[in-house]
Amino acid sequence: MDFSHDPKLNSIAAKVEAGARLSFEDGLTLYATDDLAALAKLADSVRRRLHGRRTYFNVNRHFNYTNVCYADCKFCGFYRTPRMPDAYTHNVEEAVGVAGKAVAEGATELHIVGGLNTKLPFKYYTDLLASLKRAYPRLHLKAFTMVELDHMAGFYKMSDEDVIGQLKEAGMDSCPGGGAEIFREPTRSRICAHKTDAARWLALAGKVHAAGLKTNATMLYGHIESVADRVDHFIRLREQQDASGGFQCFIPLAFYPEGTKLSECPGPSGVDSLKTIAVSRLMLDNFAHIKAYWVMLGKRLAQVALHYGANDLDGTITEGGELTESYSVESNNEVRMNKNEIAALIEDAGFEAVERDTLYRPVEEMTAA
Ligand code: V47
Repeated sequence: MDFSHDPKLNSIAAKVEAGARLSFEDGLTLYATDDLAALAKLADSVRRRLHGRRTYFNVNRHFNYTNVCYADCKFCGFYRTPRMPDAYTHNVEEAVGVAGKAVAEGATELHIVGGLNTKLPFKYYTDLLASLKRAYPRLHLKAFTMVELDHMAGFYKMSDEDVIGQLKEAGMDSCPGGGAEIFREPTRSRICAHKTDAARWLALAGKVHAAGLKTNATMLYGHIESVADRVDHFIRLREQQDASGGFQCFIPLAFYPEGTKLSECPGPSGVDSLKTIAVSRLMLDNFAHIKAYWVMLGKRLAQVALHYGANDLDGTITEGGELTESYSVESNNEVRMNKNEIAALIEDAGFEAVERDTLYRPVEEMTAA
C-alpha cells in the first residue's frame, strides 16, 4: 500500500502488510494522521485477514445487581451512595426473573456487573451465580469485572485464586472487560483514584485466564486522557495478552459526559471514535476481536466502524440494564435492537452477520429479513 497523502504511514503500512508489531511511536503516528481513508484501509486489511466479511453480534441482556458503590469514579453517572433514594440492590429472585425474560427472548448471555457494595456478603455473589445456573444452565454468565474481583479479594480477605475458583464453581463462565478505563498514571488517579490500579487489573485478568476463563478488555476514551495514554493502554493490554492469552475482545468505550463529574468534557468526536477503533485494531495484533459498542457509539457510527477494523457489534441488549441506559447515546427505546435489525445494520454495511455466543461460536448464520 502506498499513502502519498500522508507519507508517514508508508512504513507502518509495510509493517502491517508483513504482520509485524507496531511500536508506541507508530500508534501516535496513526492517531496524528488526518488521512482517515488510509487508516480505514489499513485497519480493514487486518480485519479482513482475520475475519473476512464476518461480523459478529450476540443476543444478550445486561443485569446490574447494585448501583451502590464507594469508588467515586469521576466519569461515572451510574453509582449511588447507600442512602440515596434511588440506590438499589437486586435480590436473587429478581436476577432469575430478568434471566428468564432474557432466555425467553433468545439471549445466550447474561452480562452481570455492579458497584462495589460493602453491604453484600461474598455468599451474595455465589448464590446469584448458582441460582442463575440452576434455573438456566445454558445461559452464559459473563460476570464481574477485574475491579469487582479485586474488591472481593480485599474486602472478604480471600486470595485471588479463591475468589475466582469459588465464583467459577458457582457458575461464572467468563468476565466482562470493564474497569480498565485508562491504565496510565496520573490520568488513572485523576479519574478513578479509588479503583484497582493498572498492574492489579492486568494481573487479575492473567489469573482469570490461568483459571481457564476468557475475559474482555475495555478502554474509556474521550475525557481528560491524552493520545499517548491511549496508545500506552493498547501496549499494556498487548503485553498481558502475550503473557496470559485469555482476552477475547477489545471494546473502546466512548465517554458519555452527562450526569458525571466530568460533564464539562465534550466526549469524543465521531472521527476520534473511528480513529480509536482503527488504531486499536492495528496495535492489538494479538486480540482476535474489536467491538464497536453500538450502544455508546450510536447505530450509525457503529456501522461505519465496521470499515475501520471492528468485527463485532456486541449484543441486541434486549432490555438495556440501568447501567446501559444511564450513559447510552441512544434514547432508551433505541437501546433495543432485535436480531433482524442488527443483522440488517451489518449487512447494509457490506458485511456478513453472524450471531455468536459469548465464546464466538456461531449460533446461527443469519441473513437480514
Ligand atoms: O468500566 C462508565 C464505562 C464500563 C461511563 O466486556 C462509561 O463485553 C461511557 O465494561 N461513559 C462498563 N462509558 C461497561 C463495560 C462493557 C460494556 C459492554 C460490553 C462489555 C464486554 C463491557 O463503562 C466502565 C467504564 O469504562 N463507563 N461511565 C460513561 N459516562
